Order: sequence, then structure tokens, then C-alpha cells
Amino acid sequence: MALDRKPAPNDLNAFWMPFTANRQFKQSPRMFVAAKDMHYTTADGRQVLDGTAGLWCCNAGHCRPLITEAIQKQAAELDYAPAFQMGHPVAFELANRLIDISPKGMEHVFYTNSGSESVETALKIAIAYHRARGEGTRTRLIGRERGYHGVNFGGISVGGIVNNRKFFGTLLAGVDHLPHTHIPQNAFAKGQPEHGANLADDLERIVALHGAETIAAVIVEPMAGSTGVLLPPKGYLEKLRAITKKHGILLIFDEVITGFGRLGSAFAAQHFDVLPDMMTTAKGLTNGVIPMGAVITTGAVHDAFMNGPEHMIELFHGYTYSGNPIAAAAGIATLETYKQEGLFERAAELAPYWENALHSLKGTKNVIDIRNMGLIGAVELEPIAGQPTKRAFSAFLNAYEKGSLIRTTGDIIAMSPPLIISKAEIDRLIGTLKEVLDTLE
Ligand code: PXG
Repeated sequence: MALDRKPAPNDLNAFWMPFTANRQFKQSPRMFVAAKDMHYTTADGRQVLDGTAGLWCCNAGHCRPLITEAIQKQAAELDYAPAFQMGHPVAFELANRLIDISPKGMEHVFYTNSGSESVETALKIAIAYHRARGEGTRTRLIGRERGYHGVNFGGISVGGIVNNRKFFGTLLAGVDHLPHTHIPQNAFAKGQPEHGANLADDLERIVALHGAETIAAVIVEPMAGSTGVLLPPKGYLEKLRAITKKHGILLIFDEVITGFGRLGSAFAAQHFDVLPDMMTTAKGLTNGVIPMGAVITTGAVHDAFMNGPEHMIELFHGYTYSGNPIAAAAGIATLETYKQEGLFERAAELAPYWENALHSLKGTKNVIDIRNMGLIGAVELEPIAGQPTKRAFSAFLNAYEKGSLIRTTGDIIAMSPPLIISKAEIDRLIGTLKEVLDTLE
């Protein structure tokens, strides 16, 4: 059947791009047309080294055969099955595999389609959990300044990024925020910084202000990725856990970025040895290939809902695509790839090399801080006076021209390469960045 409308292939107008400077992009577009392992191919045939694993999601690299084949096979065998009141084996198998790699105590998986939906789901479960246990006054949610929890209303409410919030009205009521953990004393610290565990004590102030009996949950990224790699000071997450536990408040770790090997273990909860009540995940769950997220909960959180008549739905929440067969097949193949190739261990092994390479940029023009953990790194630049974000954005454009993909947020350059990166590729990525920074204004 002929389409009655055939847009010219070079018409970029219709697609309103997300989190993009649309007008700048459409004047000089940057298009990827293919990818393999550590590299993208641009429309003009250049190879670009992926320093960001797409958007922190392609942890196994690109177009990996197990994942591609699993998707093809599943699409031909069972494309879709209703997600409510019906099941299919692939979603159950993936849930079991997720529990196998989760911290001990995590027992159940609730599927979503993105990190944002995982966050909304976890916040709703937290409030409903307290109500199910007869504590319906616990409805407040506590996030953190500079936190990123996706872009839906719950997520931007608990999140702490001003531009993601201020255009969108009054947001959720009953939300408060902890202070962020990015303090000047920790500049150029390697790995987990020494100073700032006491910032968690602010939760006691918030509890005293509102009353513990009004607070449902605290949500934090164990390591804040999006706002420029803000690390938890030593002892900070342990304190948050102790205070939340003391006051009967659920602790949610948003592991959308830290999950699936970024820090050298399956989840940050294991890396830091702190067990939250729920973990929100997405991205690396399917290697970014098919949209899928999951909230992983302890037995206690889940079991609080399992009462009432057995024919009744226990949680009035879910998505048409929760546990979609093709996404679930991609998830299984992704976890299998991580396992067969030992990618989480590989990230841990490479972390010291990554740390040294990154910190070799200390002293480079305009570099005011460097932060790292696992296979994550950030290089913070002095902003151009009166033109915040411009210097980092120029670095991004120049690095792309020189064949390396980096990300920027404000004047911070963030990098999170696929866990398959080689030492030579680390040298190339950091070498390109050094060249770029040396030549930038
Ligand atoms: N929580 C966290 C901690 C995230 O990092 C989300 C939730 C939302 O996920 P979805 O799948 O709804 O986008 C995220 C997403 C960047 C960048 O460059 C980070 C994210 C997404 C896109 C870009 O920092 N994080």
C-alpha cells in the first residue's frame, strides 16, 4: 500500500528530539547509522568510539550476537502476550535470573519499560506498602538535590535538577530533599571520597520536621550519574540505611545507571554492601537494546501486599508492556552475555586503569575536578563566565569530530564506556579528551 505522504529523508523537522538543542542539531545533524562493539558508524562513514555506552545503557557494547539473535527468535515465536492476568515463561525466567544476581534479600521483580517508570512504580509501591500495613499516613517522599530519577511527575518531584522541574508546575505534594553530596573538600578524590558522610544526618532533621509517621520512602542514586557523577562519601549510604531503618522509612536505590556492572558488581547495593528495600533498574537490563525496566524488591515489601481475597488484584499498577516477551528475551540474552564474558568482573579489573587514565587529566586547562568510580568518570570544567554549559558543549562537539562520544551535563563531561572497552581504547578516549581540552578556549 502506497503511503500518501512521503517525507523527504532530509527533512528533520517533524521529530521533536528529547533533551536536545533541536535547532542547533538540525542545522548540523549528528547521525549514527550503525554500531558494533565499541564503535558507532556515522552517516558520513566515520567510526566514533563510544565513551558513554549510548546513554549509560549498552554495557555489553553494540550489536552483540546473543542479544540480536534472542530478539529475532522471540519476535518470530511469541511477539506479545497480555501482561495482566496472563503470563509467558520468558518474563518469569528473566525475573529469576535477576534475583540470582541481586543482593541477598531481594526476591521479587516488577517490570516497567524505562527508568522513569521504574521510579514511578517504586514510589507508588512505597506509599501503598505502608497503607497495606495500616500506616496510611506515610505518604511523603524524600529525594535529594541534584538527584535524577527520570522525567515523570514523581521522578521530577523527588529529583533535584532545577531545569527538569521548574517548567512543570507544582509537581507532587509532600516531597522534601536531602542535600547533595558534592562538596569542594573532595575535589580530585580518587574513587569514593572521604568527606561528607554527615550529610546523611540531614535526614534526621527532615524526620524531625515532618514526623517519621508521614514519610514513606527515601530515594537516592547510590552514585548520582546524570548530574555529573556525584559520589557517595564513605559511610554516607550506611548512615542513610541506618536512619531510614530506625524510622520505618523505606530506602530506594535508583540503580538505573549503577545497575548491571557499572561499578564492578551487578548492583551498587553489592558494591557498597548496603541493602535497600527496593532497587529501580532499566538501561543495562537489556543492554539498552529494547526498552525495559524493573523494580526489584525485598520479600518483605512484596509480602505486605499478599493478603486479602486471593481472586483480588494486590497492586493496582502495571503497564501494557510489563514483561514484554521480546524485551524479556533481550534481558535474558543480555544477562547471559554479561555472565559468559565476565563483564562485571572486567569492569572491576579495569577500574584502576580507568582511574589513572582519567586523573592524568589533572592540570589540563580549565579542569577543576575529576571524579571516578568503577567504569564511570567525570571531568568538571570551569564554566566560561556568563555562558554556563558552553565550554563543555564545545568539548562534546570537538570530541565527536575527533571520533569519540562523550556526554555533558552543565560544564561536566561524563563518561561511562561499555564494559568491553580495552586499555588501548581507554587511552584513546582520554587522549582525545586531552587534545580537545588543550585546544578549547
Ligand atoms: N533514574 C536514573 C538514576 C537515571 O539515570 C532514569 C532514572 C530515567 O530512565 P529513563 O529510561 O526513563 O530515561 C535515569 C536516566 C545522561 C542521561 O546523559 C542519563 C539518563 C538518561 C539519559 C541521559 O546523564 N538517566
